[in-house]
Amino acid sequence: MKIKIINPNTTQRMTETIGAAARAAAASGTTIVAVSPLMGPVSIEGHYDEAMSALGVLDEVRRGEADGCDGYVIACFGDPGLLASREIARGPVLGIAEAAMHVASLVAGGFTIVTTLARTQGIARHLVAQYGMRDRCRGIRATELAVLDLDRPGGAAYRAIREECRRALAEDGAEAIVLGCAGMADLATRLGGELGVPVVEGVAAAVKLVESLLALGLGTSKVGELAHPLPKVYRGMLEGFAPGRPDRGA
Ligand code: 2AL
Repeated sequence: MKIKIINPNTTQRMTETIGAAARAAAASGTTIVAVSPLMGPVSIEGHYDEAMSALGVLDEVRRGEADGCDGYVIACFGDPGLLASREIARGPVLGIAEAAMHVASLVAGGFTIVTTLARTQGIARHLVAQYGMRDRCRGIRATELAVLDLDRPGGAAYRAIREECRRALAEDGAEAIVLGCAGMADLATRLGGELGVPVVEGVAAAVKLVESLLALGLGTSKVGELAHPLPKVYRGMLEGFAPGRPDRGA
């Protein structure tokens, strides 16, 4: 099976980290293709970045359908463009926030999300509600690390994230940690070892869930809400995004 991992931001270095995490999680028969869109913000740290990045995500799903991809992972913790992507994909499409929260809820009574900038906490809060996770989410904590600071050498980002996780365990009653940014994908194993609780990172969680859904023979329902978008004219800059007939590509 071929799973396309879409990093919605355009920072290639981060796409490589995400791709490595996805390959480490994938089964031996799974091909992972990790990409960033050709257009969009270098990092996603708010609603505007997120809205803009959704177009690049949709473009990559559209290309993936033409390339025979079986499933998709949207590797940004805001899950930008998730439901729209499902409308144009035949196979499963998972967001990393959605995957991580569901997986954490299977192994712990409650979890805290540890994320980047405080301004992204609202995005996480909306998703917690959208995914029905209010009962399970014990906290959403910011480290005030910018996304592009996560891979700065020296380990300061790792230490800041670990300290925030420790506060979550001590003060929130969290029993697991959900990492709130795809740029943290390479930190989960070490953090889990040091903290002694499940640390869920959404890229690996989403890859395993997409593999499982495909193994079960399940794709995205094309009936009702997630049916292919209605063919129509799009004007101006978005002309090229107009949905065509599904049998001719999205
Ligand atoms: C993210 C993420 O996962 N990728 C990105 O660019 N921004 N989310 C976040 N909370 O910082």
